[in-house]
Amino acid sequence: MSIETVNDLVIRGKAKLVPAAVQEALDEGCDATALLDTMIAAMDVVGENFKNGDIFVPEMLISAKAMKKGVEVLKPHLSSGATGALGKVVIGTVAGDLHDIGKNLVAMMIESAGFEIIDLGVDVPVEKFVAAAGENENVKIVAVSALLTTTMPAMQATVAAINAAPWRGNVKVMVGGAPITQEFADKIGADAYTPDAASAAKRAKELVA
Ligand code: B1M
Repeated sequence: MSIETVNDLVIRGKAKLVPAAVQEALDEGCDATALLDTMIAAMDVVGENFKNGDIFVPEMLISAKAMKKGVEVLKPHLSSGATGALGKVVIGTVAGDLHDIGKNLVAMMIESAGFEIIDLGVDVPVEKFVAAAGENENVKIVAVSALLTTTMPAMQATVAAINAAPWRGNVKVMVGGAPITQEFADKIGADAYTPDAASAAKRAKELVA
């Protein structure tokens, strides 16, 4: 089973076929990171098709399901040594935003780097981020994801609320997601911006070193 087949099955939203295709590609010696990259590239195609009016929300959703199924198969190959020894990371997608594939990848890689993950899910209100970061022991990082330009203000509000919390000095704030830039991260007062899951895990370790 080729890497192109996996890419094609995700674009076509074939959730039932993707796990076996990914497993077969792995068995044939395909690199797990390359398989992840091809699924991310597939979602970019899906996004373009949506933007061009060739597909609609339901098709985007079934491709997302297909990718999630593929990531489940890849997970043991991408993450290792989850110890939680570096402390806790509170992670979530901001209020109004339902995109979670990127956030889940970031959580998986950060967990694998040695942190314990408190995953708040999607559409997370500002207060929930603040409560989770303030009330749990040993939280070292709050990681905030947004995928829509329309939810960037919710990210700004979330970071502002964290910045105003009395315990702010004890945590670092990381932000990311397709529309987010370093410039925006600086503007809203986040400690770090990273463009992808692998760099997020690397940066998380640096932030607590
Ligand atoms: Co939506 N959607 N979507 N969507 N969707 C995008 C984001 C879009 C770019 C598509 C397009 O038009 N080309 C567009 C946004 C345009 C914009 O804001 N400028 C869009 C739109 C418009 C919408 C709706 C408004 C559509 C509508 O209803 N009319 C709607 C909004 C719903 C809502 O959230 N309120 C909507 C809905 C959906 C679905 C629910 C159908 C589905 C999501 C399902 C799910 O996530 N469970 C969906 C999907 C699948 C997409 C695309 C096609 C794929 C997203 C994805 O999973 N990519 C997307 C197009 C695209 O991204 N190319 C699109 C793969 C994933 C691995 O990448 O999430 O970017 P990504 O994560 C990356 C990095 O961004 C980074 O790391 C990851 C890679 O390693 N990263 C971080 C992410 N978070 C990070 C945090 C960090 C650090 C890095 O630190 C804390």
